[in-house]
Amino acid sequence: MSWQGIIHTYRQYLPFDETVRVITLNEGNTPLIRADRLAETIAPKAGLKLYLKYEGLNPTGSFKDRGMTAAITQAVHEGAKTVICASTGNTAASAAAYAARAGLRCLVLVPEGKIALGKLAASLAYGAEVISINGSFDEGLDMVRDIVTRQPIVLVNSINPWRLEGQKTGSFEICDQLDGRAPDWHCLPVGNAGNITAYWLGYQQYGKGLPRILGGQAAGAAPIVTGQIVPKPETIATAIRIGNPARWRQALQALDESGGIITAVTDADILASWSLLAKLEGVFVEPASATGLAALKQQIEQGAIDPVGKTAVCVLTGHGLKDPGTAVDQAQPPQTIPANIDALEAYLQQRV
Ligand code: AN7
Repeated sequence: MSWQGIIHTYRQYLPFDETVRVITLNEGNTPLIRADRLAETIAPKAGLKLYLKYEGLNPTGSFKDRGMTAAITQAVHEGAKTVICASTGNTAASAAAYAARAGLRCLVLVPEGKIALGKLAASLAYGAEVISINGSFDEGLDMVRDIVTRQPIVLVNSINPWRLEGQKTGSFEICDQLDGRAPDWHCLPVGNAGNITAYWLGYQQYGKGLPRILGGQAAGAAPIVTGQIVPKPETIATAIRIGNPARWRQALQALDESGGIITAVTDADILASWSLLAKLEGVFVEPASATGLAALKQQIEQGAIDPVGKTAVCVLTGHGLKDPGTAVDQAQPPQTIPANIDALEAYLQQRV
């Protein structure tokens, strides 16, 4: 039978009432792609079995859809008419899409000028009310937490426990795709820390083994690494430009219980891994998505992770088309030539 989304597929692991009307865009079932060229580059001759969980192939182009199908399904079940979130962009687009499908009003607060173009475009197209705030994601999150105590509006940030319920299905899929076994290392970017929390819940619940978790934060937005709130987070990876993660404590717990590591990587490291993904494996992601790989590469280089014979999964959280601006900025502009065969021959000569 064809795939009908994560709630339908993993219903027995999700605490929904029997009577819920499921709001789905058939999210999930994303590919787990073996990446041998990349493995050989970051760990030569180590026999590292490296896999990419390409979450950018979800219906709105990010991993957020797994949690959002659950949060919106439950919100509808509870009679909500309006939902709200603060967002660096992907949560906004996902909330907007599922709210549209459910016929709900959707408000999204985004940090002005700091949201990638594809995320803004999608949120607007889905008909969300996009409110730009003259402040950070963290300030926006404080605002939405406050408003839902005053108004009959449902919060769909990952503070909402249903977001984690849906999101944890990513772990189930990875185990299923690895023939019923968890990987040795599970690598991912960490921003507000919903995803790391949910994956750990998922692995524990599924009972197919437990990986060690490797979290990557951008050096300019690394509160969990430094143990300090970052009042003015900065990184090219705007998705994870977050200075005070809501699920900070749970992230530390996941790291502790899994024998994991959290580390900071520079924007240059993130862009280097972003480029390797696209150029060695044909997988185009938004910059934040490369942070898990950048962390793995760094930890192997530093000798903190022994790659020999290991299985590692890097979760690629968002599609490259989310942030076309950064991709264009990083590239040489295309060369223009006259529209004739001689010019093409001349081009080829020059490039020998
Ligand atoms: C591509 O959309 O916080 O640690 O508001 O978009 O669960 O926050 C996005 C986060 C990683 C970090 N990769 O996940 C938002 C938002 C991408 C992201 C993260 C985000 P969390």
